Amino acid sequence: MHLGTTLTRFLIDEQRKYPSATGDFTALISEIATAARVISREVNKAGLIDLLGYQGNVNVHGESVQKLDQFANDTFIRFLSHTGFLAGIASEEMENVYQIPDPYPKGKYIFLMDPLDGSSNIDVNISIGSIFAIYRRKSVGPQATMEDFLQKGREQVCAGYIIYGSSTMMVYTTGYGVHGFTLDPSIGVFLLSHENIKIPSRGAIYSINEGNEAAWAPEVRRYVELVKSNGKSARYVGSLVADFHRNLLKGGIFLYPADRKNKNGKLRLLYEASPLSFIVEQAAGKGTNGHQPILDIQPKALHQRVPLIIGSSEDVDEARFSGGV
Ligand code: AHM
Ligand code: MG
Repeated sequence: MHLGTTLTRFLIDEQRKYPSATGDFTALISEIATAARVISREVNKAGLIDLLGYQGNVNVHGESVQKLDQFANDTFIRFLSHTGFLAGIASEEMENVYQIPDPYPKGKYIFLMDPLDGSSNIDVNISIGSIFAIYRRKSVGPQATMEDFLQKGREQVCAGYIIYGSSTMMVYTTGYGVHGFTLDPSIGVFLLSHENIKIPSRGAIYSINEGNEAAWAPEVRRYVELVKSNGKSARYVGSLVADFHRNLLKGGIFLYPADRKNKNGKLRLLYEASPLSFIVEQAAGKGTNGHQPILDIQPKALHQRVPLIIGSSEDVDEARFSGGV
C-alpha cells in the first residue's frame, strides 16, 4: 500500500534543500507532532469521560484526570522541555513563563502556545485546536528573559497549529510555504495532505460573532452590512483554529474586532494572532488589527489582546478599522 509522504520524511527532505538548516527544527517539529498525537487521543476520548465514570478529577481507577486544556499544556511541556532546543515556554494556560529546568540543556529557541484553543467547544464535540509560535532567543545568560518572548511576529522562525476535527491535522510554516499533514490514526503517523497551501485572494465566507453586534463600532457594522450585501455567507465555529483553517483552505475572512466589551479585541497577540498571521502571510493572505499588519506590532505583555482581521488578502484590505469603539 502507498502511504504517501510522512511528516518525518518531509522534514528530512526540507532540511536537505536548505544546507544552512541545522536540523533543530526537524527534531522540534517531530516532538510537537508527538505531543499533538497524544492530545488528539485524549480529545477523542473526551466524550467518554462521563461514561467512564470520572468524578471530580479522579477516575474510577483512582487515577487523577486533568482538564483537557491543562493536559494539553502539560503534554507540550513534557515533550518539548527535554529537547535542548528551547530556552523557555509561554502559554495561555500559564500566567508566567516556564524556564527550561535543570538538568535539561537550554536551547536557542522560545516556544509560545495556546495549547487547547476553543475551550467552549471541548464539551460539545466540536473542533478545537492548538496554536504555536517559535522565535530565536535574543538574550544570553542562564534564563530566557521577557525580551525573548516579546518579539514582533515578523521575527517568527516557525508557526503552526493542530486542528482536532473530523480528522486531526497539523499545519505549519518555517517561512518556506505552508504545509498540512493529516493524522492517519490507524498507523499514528502524520501524512502530507496539503502541500504549499495558498489562500484564495477572495473568499465567499465571513466569520464574526454577530452576537456582539450591539457592541461593535459603526465602522464594523458598516463592513458587515457590505459583505452581506455582496452575498458572502456566514460561518462561525467559535474555535479560532477551525474558523481560520476553513478560511485558509476555501478563502474567507475572520474578524474579532475591538468592541465595547473587548476594547482590545478578545484574541491574544503572541500565541493566537501572530502565529496565524505568519501562516496566512506565507499562504499569500493577510492578518491585521484593522490598520496595521499583526506581524509589525511590538508586543508589550505576554497575554496582550489584539483585534484580529485575517484571511484572504483582498477581503482583509477592505476591512479597515481605526479600532475606536
Ligand atoms: P479561549 O482561548 O478561551 O478558547 O477563547 C478563544 C476563542 C477562539 O477560539 C474563538 O475564535 C473565540 O474565542 C470565540 O469567542 P466568542 O465566543 O466571544 O465568539
Ligand atoms: Mg485561546
